[in-house]
Amino acid sequence: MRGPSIALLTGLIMTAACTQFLKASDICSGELAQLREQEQLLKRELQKQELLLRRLQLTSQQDDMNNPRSEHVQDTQYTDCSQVYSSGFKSSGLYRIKPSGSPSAVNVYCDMTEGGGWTVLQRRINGTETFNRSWTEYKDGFGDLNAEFWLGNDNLHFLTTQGNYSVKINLEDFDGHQRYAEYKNFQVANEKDYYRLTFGDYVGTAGDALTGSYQVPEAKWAGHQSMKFSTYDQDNDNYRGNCAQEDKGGWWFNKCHLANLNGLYYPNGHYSALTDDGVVWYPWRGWWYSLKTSVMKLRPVDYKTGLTNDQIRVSL
Ligand SMILES: [Ca+2]
Repeated sequence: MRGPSIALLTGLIMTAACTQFLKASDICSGELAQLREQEQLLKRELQKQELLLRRLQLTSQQDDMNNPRSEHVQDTQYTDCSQVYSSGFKSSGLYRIKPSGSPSAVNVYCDMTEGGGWTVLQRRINGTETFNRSWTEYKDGFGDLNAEFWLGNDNLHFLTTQGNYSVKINLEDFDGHQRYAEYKNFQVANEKDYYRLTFGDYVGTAGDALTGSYQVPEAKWAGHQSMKFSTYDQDNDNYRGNCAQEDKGGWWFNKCHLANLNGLYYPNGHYSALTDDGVVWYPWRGWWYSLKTSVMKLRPVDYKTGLTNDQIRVSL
C-alpha cells in the first residue's frame, strides 16, 4: 500500500507543479500527459492492492471463525463444554475438547445460554445442509459448526459414555413457537453396537417423542428407546423396508419414527409427501409438519453452573 500511495502523491505534486508552468512552456505538456498516464496506472495498482487487502481481511475473519477459542489455552484440557464453561469461557462459540476415550481432540460448538455448558450435537436452522447422508458421514460428523451440522456418532459415543448426560432438544415451528424436550442419561453405544440409543426420564413441553410414552401402542413400533442407528446405506431398523431411505436422514429408526429430526428440511412447515420424511416431532406438530429449528445439546446430568462434581472431587 505504502509504495503506490507515495508514488501517487509524487505524481500528483509533479502534475500540479507542471500545470503552473504549462502556459510558460509547451515542453511541459508532453511530460504532463505522461504523468497523467502514470497516475492512472498507479490508481489502478492501488485499487488492486486495496482489493487484495480486503480479501486478506476476509480470509483472516474466516480463520478466526474456524479457530476455536480454547485451542490456544490447552488443546486437551476439557472433556466437554460444561468444563469449558466452568473454566471461565462463558460465551457461545467454537471450542476444542477431547472426550475421554476419544483418540483425538474435536472442535465443538458450546452453547453457553440456558445455564451454559451445553455441547451441541445437532443443529437445523434453514435447510442449507443436507442430512440425507451415509453411515460414514454420520459416523464422522458433517456440516458447519456455526450453522447446520451433525457432530458425529463416534463423538456422540465418546461424550455420552464418559459420564451421565442429559440431552436437551430445542424446537421451533414457523410461527415462532418454541418447545423443548429433555431426557436424562442419554447414551449412544459404539459402532459395533450400531450406535444404539438409550435414554432415561423425560421432562419438557414438546411431548415425549423418543419413547412415545403418551401413546403406548405407537411407542412399540415407533418409539426410539434402544434403537440402532440407521442410514440409507445401513439399514438397522425394525421395518421390512428402509426407514432412513424413505425418511431421508440418519436416525435411531424403529418402524419407523415419532421423531425424525434429521429428516428432509421443508421451508414452510406443512408438507405432503409419500412418507413422513420432514423434520418431525410427532407429539407436538404431528407427522405432516416439518419444524423450522432443531437443536440437540448435551450436558452432564449433575451439572451446576459452577464446578462439576468431578472438578469438586479433583479440587478436594
Ligand atoms: Ca429395515
